[in-house]
Amino acid sequence: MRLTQRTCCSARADVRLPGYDRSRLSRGLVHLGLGAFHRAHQALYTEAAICAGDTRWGIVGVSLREPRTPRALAAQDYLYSVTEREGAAATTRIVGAVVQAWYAPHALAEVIGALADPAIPVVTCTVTEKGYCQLPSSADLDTGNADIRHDLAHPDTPRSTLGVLAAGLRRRPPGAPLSIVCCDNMPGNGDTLRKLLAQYAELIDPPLARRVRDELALPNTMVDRIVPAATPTSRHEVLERLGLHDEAAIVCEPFTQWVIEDCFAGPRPAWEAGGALLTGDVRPFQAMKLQLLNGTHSAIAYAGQLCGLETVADAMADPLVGAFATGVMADLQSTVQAPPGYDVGRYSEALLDRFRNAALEHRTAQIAADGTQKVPVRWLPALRASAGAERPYLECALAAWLHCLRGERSDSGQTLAFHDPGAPALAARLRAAHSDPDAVRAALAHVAVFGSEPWPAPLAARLARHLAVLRLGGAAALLSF
Ligand code: CS2
Repeated sequence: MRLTQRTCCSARADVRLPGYDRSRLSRGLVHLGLGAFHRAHQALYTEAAICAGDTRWGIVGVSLREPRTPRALAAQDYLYSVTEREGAAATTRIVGAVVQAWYAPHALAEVIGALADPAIPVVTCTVTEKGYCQLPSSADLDTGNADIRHDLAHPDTPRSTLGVLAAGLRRRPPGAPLSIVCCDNMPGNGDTLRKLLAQYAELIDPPLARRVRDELALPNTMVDRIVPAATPTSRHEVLERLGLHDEAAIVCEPFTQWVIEDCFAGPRPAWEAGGALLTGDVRPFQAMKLQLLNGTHSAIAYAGQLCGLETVADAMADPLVGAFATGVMADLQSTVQAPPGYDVGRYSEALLDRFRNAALEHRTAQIAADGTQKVPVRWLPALRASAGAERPYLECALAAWLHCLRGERSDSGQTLAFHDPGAPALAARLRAAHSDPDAVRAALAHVAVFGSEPWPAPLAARLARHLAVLRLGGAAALLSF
């Protein structure tokens, strides 16, 4: 039996149901990017605000790229389940906060209408780093991006996140307050989105660019929860736990954190009800999380892929990769300033424990995707800050990524290839080089990823040595410190 409003009360007895009357919900929030992360993170904070009695915040979910989730949710009266797992412990709940789900290419007028609706004062987004069509090293608008070129030519029928947001804003009555809350893993994510949206708007409608700069609220946020993409095993597990078939089921870790800059243009859900921290300065939280969690995650992903380890937990259990992850975290720690009340050492220990959670099937291939967007945010700040001093583990991680991009093989002989639309130009440079030092020089000169400031020659020499070790001895040779 499928999960729906009618069937949800026949879920197993220990499953928590939405504790409020869903028919009283009104549309209060548009979310762009209806993936698992949003549904296991911001949607649950919104659910908590609704449970606390404020029924204004029904979520209008929009998927810009894939029709599967909106279709699955529509067939379930927009209900879905979230199962938190750690070791043998698991809890499952059904979430009721989503009241509409659209696939943007099939409902563009409705999406733009919702963004223009003055009764909706909040937009949140999780469209991944590449979803903002930015150049990774400078976070400026990539005017060569195919979707941006399309949207500049057809601003009323846009495809990109920026294009869709701008089309909604152009129709929004002037003076209707709007807060856009970016929840992607980028430093200064709200400020970056403001800059990108203003750069896009400048090219189609300069007065709109002024509104973006002066009137919109774009709080910076730090979001954290490990939410792997669903797998056949996780779906089966949920079926057992729920007693109902849920095509939008999520299995994730129990940990969750949301730190939000307290600067909204109008009303917002009381996300504090779900434990969100509203604060004046999010940057230290972002830097700590992006470098230590996401930075180490990416290193585990490439090292794990090179060693043929499928999940983060498998990689952590491997003596070489597990020790390597700890080393990378230590290299990254040296440039992290803890936010007030935090101890970087304890925070790092807790992260390593979260990575060891064997109840999650978090695939290394998933995290390895989009490296050209992630590496500049996660690793390069620490390498820049080291001013040429050796960061041995982090440098091996960078070499491992370049080795993968070069199309080399894993220790078990598999060709390594990850989804990353930004990678072909960098990969072509690496593959055209005639030696390891040449390959490193060509890669570091790829400004879109590595920036225009030159990198120290000793770093380049060390990377070339690591590439040679990898080619000749494989990952096991590189990671045996
Ligand atoms: C991961 C993140 O896929 C990735 O790149 O590093 O999705 C990570 O799981 C989350 O940011 C955790 O908060």
